[in-house]
Amino acid sequence: MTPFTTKTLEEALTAKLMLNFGRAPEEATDQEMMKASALVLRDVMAMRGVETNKRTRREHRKQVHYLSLEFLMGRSLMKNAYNLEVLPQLKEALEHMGFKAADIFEIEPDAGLGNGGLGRLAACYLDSMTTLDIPATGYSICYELGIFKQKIVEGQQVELPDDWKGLGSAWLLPRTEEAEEVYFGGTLREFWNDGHLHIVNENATKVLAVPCDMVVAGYGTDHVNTLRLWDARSTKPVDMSLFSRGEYLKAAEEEAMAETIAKVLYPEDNHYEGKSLRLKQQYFFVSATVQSIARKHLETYGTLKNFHEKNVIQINDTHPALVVPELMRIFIDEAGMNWDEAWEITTRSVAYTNHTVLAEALERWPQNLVESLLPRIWQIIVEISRRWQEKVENFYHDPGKTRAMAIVWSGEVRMANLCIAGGMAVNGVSGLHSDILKKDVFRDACGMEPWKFQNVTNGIDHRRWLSEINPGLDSLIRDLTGGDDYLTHPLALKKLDDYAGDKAVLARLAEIKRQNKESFAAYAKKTRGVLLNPDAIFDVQVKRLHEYKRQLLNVLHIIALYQRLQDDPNAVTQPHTFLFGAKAAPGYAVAKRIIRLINSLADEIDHNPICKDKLQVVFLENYRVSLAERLMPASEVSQQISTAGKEASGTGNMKFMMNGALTIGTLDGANVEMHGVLGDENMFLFGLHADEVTQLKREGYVPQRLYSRDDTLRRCLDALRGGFRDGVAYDDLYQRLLFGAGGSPADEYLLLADFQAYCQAEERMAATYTDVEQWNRMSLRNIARSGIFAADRAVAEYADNIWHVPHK
Ligand code: 26Q
Repeated sequence: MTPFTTKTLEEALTAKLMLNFGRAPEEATDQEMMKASALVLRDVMAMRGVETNKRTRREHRKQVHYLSLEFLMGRSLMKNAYNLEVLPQLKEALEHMGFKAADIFEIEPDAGLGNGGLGRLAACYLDSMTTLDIPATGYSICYELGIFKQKIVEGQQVELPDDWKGLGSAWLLPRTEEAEEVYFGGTLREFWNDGHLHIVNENATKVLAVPCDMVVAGYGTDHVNTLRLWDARSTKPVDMSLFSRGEYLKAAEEEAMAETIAKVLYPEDNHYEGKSLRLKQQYFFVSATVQSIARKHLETYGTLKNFHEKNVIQINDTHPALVVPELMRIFIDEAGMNWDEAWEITTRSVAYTNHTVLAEALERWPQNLVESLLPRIWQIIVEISRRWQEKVENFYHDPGKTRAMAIVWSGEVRMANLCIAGGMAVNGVSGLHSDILKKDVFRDACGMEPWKFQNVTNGIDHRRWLSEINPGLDSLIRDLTGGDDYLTHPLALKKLDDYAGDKAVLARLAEIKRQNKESFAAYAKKTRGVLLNPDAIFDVQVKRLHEYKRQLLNVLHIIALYQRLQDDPNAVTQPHTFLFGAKAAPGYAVAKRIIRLINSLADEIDHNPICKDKLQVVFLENYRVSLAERLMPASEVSQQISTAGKEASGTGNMKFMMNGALTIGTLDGANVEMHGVLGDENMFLFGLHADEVTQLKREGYVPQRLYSRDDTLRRCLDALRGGFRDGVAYDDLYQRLLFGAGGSPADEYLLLADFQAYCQAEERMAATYTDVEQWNRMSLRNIARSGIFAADRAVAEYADNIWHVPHK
């Protein structure tokens, strides 16, 4: 049921402006109008939330708790209006009240509470869980500063703080009455009472966790769910009178801790940093969450003995791994259960999703840190570890396997093994990735408990990533599929395949892409002052900057094209624009060098008249959700070129596909499944397969051989040494590729091995582009077959195979 007509919405907005800001509509600023719009929608969702919660409790429904240190929500105004089916009414009301609707949407800051894929996945899944009527809550930290804002100054990345809460907080409902206390440090005192051993934590530093709830609406349902973001506060204000009682320092410590814990999101993606503040963040949010879930469960059921029947806790990578010992602590210390009973309930409640096989991303916390910061949790981990080790020894009788599967080993706590031991399910995020987990990374654990290991290939919110951001394509789909059924049944996109031979449809598809390219070009000109040629191929690589994602391979190919153009200015007839967008972790020096290289090359090409209307490179500053929303509809080529075996799934690849871009990619992550539905003929595959990568590394990979054998490659690499017209030399990158540096082997990610195949794939792509009809047919087929990459499908699989909860 639609909650508003244009008229009633206008009335509600007017009332909000007056009540909250003391303004009549004609006096209100865009900022005030944005907030008023948010508050009006929030009210509707909050009311529905009351109903949803009542129903969940009344019907004793099983709940899903999705724990993630990251929720990369992006903007919410258009999304919530869309899901509430009032987007047209909102636009009309805003315009009628004298505002530009587009400006109001544009003013909203991104809620950038995440780094990249893992965080955005959590946001897409929250949408689908809600749309599928699953009682679910997301939990994270209410970071004061989200992912940093990126500026490019003289070709280099500069990080600025992302102070998003000014306007972004319009969506947040603080719930001080549901605050929880989290304990750090202190000492343990054990005593016997009533025949039970009791453990109390004395002199702990307490931090108050206050929920700031963000209500989320589903599409085509009145069901709403909550994203609970924990804010850290000190339990009491620093009180000078405490000084005399010797508690002054404790109070000051608590205040300092409270101020820092929720301060900032760690900006490392796919990389573990053993910082104590990060561990504090993890425990803070885990402990508050588990206490909150247990408290509500007790209120409804009066016991925790049926906890696993009514709750499932899904953990997004190992970052929330401390749920395992925290649940044990609550079951044993607070509910008085014995170890076996507590363990039974815990291991039937928790499920773990792995998102990476990169060794440097696997979390291993120093035991000393865990012991001093979380003394009781440490005791529990030691006991979990001891019992698990005993089980492994009895099963395998193999010291090698005991070592590999250990939870506490040589002074470290291995979080992945803790999650495997303490949960009922472990899943990877694409077929290939899950196979690598089973056969390689977690081989021994899988040998002992094979039933735990599953796959759920990732998916994206197709309502946001197609329908909402690409209205032209959305209306074509409605016309061809006979309505909006695809919004809730994404496999209905398949009907588009019937039009592969329909020239009029293909022409319309081309026209939509053209329009989207022009809009993006206009936006780039207005906001960045860059001129994009809409006649050029829009060839895009946007994702975090990481060596394994091989942005540098893309660069090497562009250098080759550039050199070819210099040899023969007629070598390129089809204009080609390469767009990059990527943030580098602030401490990741090589990644920052690659950003600088892209900018040096862009500048070089920009200043060479030979390249005019032929070749262009643009680095798009501050890539983020809202920029992706503009870019995806305008993209024609999607670069998914990671070293096979390294990208767990990728989700950008799915967003491009759904918007009709064609993929140049390796058989990595979900590209494998894309290839499964598209075949060789509808994408441009190249490069070594995952098993060939392993094989080549085992045999001993010598990139210098390729360098001496391949003239084109050698010339590209040599160009790095001297650099370009800005005088910055990239000999360091050259050295890394040929000889290795700083402990990493020469060309760790096999760029040189795949270079030739990559260039050939680019040539196949460019040749296909000149066959306009063929290109559009391939584009249509990509859209038609993208339905399996909808998050609705992925969430339904979690619900059926892991959570065992019913859904729409
Ligand atoms: C860990 C410890 C300390 C500090 C930071 C971290 C940390 C933070 C973020 C470790 C990893 C991440 C993020 C990982 C990530 O985004 N992985 C991506 O997950 C996507 C969703 O499943 C996949 O599609 C991508 O392939 C995968 O790279």
